[in-house]
Amino acid sequence: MYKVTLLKSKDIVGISEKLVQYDKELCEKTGKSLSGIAMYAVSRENRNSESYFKDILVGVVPVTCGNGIINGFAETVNCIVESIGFKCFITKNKDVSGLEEAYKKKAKVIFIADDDKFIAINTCNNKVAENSFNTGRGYAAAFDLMSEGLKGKNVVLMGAGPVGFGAVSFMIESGARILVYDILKQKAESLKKSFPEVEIITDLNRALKDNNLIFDATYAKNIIAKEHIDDNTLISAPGIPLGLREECFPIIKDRLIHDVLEIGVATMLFDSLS
Ligand code: 2YH
Repeated sequence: MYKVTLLKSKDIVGISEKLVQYDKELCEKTGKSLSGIAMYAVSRENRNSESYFKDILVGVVPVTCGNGIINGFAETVNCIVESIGFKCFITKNKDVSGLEEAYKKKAKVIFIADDDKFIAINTCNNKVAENSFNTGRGYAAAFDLMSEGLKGKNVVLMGAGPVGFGAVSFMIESGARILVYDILKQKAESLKKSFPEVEIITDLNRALKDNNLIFDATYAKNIIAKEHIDDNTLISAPGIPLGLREECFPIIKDRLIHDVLEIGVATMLFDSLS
């Protein structure tokens, strides 16, 4: 089992209020909105989400097991889903009763998360979309757009966990050359088994100095330093916490894709519908 990042309430404070601003930032960086990126990630035609998806009902079920409810989690997922044009509700009941309520209210897609897994279930076709894989694909899609195409370009991928797998599945399709580093070499090897095109690297510092495209799918702090950043550096970083040293943030902020839930949630929603 891979270690997963367990979100805390403080990680998601303010996301809902900043969704409009975040969408604008994504448009500036990638040329597409949050829903546009998510549709691109799952290869859906880019439709006007407002009109096309307005009748699809989505339910979010709070789950109490393990570390329990994360204050604001269900509310934030609800806001993200509504912000991209879907109808959404949070079930009044929790856990299995919540699932029952969501089905009875005829939710087409149900979001549900415990400490290890976060999924979106399409109740009509039984498709299950998983958060980590879709987060990787969503960030890879945004990266492809921000870099004006990854085809033939080197990407240094840090982290060969489930997010890294999702990212590679998209970036290989886009024609990128992936240089993967994982602190646990067997994880990088297992990624290479699925995607023989990837190259495993052992000198991360050198690779970060020599290449401009960095994909951070780890939960390590402070791995990207000023010496790794130049005028052409672009970073896509689904990893929580962000692996960037604090002093780098002002330099790279306009060439950085990073959020806590938005791209992952939007991509899993469109994946569940595909
Ligand atoms: O944050 C998480 C997991 N680490 C999911 C990992 C998937 N990438 N889960 C959220 C738990 C939410 C809680 N049970 C609630 O409020 O419903």
